[in-house]
Amino acid sequence: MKRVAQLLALVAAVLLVPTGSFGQGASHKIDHAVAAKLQSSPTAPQRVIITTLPASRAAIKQSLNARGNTVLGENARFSTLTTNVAGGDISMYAGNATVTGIHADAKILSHTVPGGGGSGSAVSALRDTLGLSSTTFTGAGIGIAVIDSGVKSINDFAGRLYFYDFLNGAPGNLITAADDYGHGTHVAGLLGGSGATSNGQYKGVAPGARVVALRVLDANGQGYTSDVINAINFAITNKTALGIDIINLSLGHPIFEPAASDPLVQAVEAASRAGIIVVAAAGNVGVNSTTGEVGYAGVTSPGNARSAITVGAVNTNGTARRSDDVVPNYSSRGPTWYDGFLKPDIVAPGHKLVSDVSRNATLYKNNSTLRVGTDYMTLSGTSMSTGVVSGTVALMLQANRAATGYPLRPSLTPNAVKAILQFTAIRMHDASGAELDSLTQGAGALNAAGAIELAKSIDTSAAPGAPWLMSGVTPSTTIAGENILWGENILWGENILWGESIYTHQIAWGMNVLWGENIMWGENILWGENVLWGENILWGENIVWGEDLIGITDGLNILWGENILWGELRASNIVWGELTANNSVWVTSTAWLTTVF
Ligand SMILES: [Ca+2]
Repeated sequence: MKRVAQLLALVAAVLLVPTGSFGQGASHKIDHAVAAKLQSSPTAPQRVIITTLPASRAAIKQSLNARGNTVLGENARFSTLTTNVAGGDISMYAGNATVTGIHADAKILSHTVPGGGGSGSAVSALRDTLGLSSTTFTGAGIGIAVIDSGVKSINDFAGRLYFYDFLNGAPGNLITAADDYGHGTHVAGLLGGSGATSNGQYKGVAPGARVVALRVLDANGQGYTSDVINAINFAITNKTALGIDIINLSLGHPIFEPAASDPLVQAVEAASRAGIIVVAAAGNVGVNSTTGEVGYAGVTSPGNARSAITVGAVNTNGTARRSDDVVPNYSSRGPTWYDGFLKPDIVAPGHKLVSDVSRNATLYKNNSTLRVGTDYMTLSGTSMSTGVVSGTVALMLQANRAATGYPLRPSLTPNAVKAILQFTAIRMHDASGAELDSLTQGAGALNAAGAIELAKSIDTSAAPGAPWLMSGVTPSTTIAGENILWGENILWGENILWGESIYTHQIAWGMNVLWGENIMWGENILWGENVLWGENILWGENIVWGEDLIGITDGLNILWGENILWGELRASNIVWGELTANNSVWVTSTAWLTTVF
């Protein structure tokens, strides 16, 4: 089978790479990127994020300074220190019992790929394909933090734009809105542009939402992980003051360590715990830039955060109807390295979308063929898909709050929003009619109309375990003349759930994050006979994940402790368990850079 061949190709590529000496002890604390550089250049200084026990951060900072290691910044909430540390000191700090991890302060890149010129799908077609042609919801009253390259102050955001700067360690100061790269403005236009500049032709998904731009990427679309963490920290701190309900992260870096220790992932999890709905791009690493083969396990950080709504891309082929939609090759497939999480959670239109840009921005200046007039341009990528989902979430929150009398009743939690998005999603098929696997499409393609319909039917104050629909819903949506059934699948971590659990106020829906498997699976209370842990999970005819799928992390060695059985090769037990998540082949910095502007 083609898919198996692709998987084997990926496995073979991984096997060719020396895995280094990731043994026991202190080296467990060093992420893959730092370890790899330490191996190739033992004495070279490295820009890292050191995580410490909270009580010891000051002492570690003092020690770094005393040894001449420049401390560039620190964060109290996450107990991190950003520093240029001498290569020769890294092992010493890893051996310090109060240091919990040493992580690359990795370069962050936006998830946009060359979209090609020619005719893009006008945003009006985007709204049509999402079923939003006649919706009255605008996202009014909802705030979306766009952590990106900034957002240009233009008419399409008039009266709704707030701007804070975190670039290169900036402290979150309020400055004049700007976007030297152009990416953040494009994403913001998709999620919340009014289309005023184009007489409504290129209107975003939630044209009434507030846009809180937190700048972390420079004029070349690059930035540091530590700045993104600081921006997330700011959003949590100012959630109420600035009315931040959603965080949009159309950016990321390769996964270098398990989610549980990745500081960027942990920042996302903290935001989710605070009740903010975090939407993150899956990444554009779905295709090997050298071989051209589509492959799995390309999801980037923080798309590997369990609580995040991780978004892959859909190419709508420029039409509103769904039956001709495809997942483009570049869209990162799951699972996630180290943990084996089932991602993306959902896919959404992101290919050749027209949206706002500043004519002074790098993307606009360097890509004349992608310009649409003087104030818009066409871009593609999971970045764009993420913006589309964030805008949809704003509409869902507004619709639900209007129906329930918020704040008398609580707002939808991050878990509930993800479950609604997944339940209402539309399963996608290939040209032969075969359903795409869930590592490619997640629960399916975004169905904004369906998600709004379900969201506004839910009584968030219903007692746990009780039905919570205030009115009946029909699990189908008509788009461009096609009546499409909702997928009714909900994916959580390594598991896939189905049935009508969404119609009842499950305990999980009332929470912001899932605490491991215990709450979800421990007492069999959530899914009745559909408890899947320990059972075989059958995905269509394509994949069987047996009871052995338990993520086992052994330092920097993996991961998939056990067997993944694919299609007709079920009996052959393709084992990933012995492989190290050395994604330097799959996601080398060179390959990475060639896939973005
Ligand atoms: Ca289409």
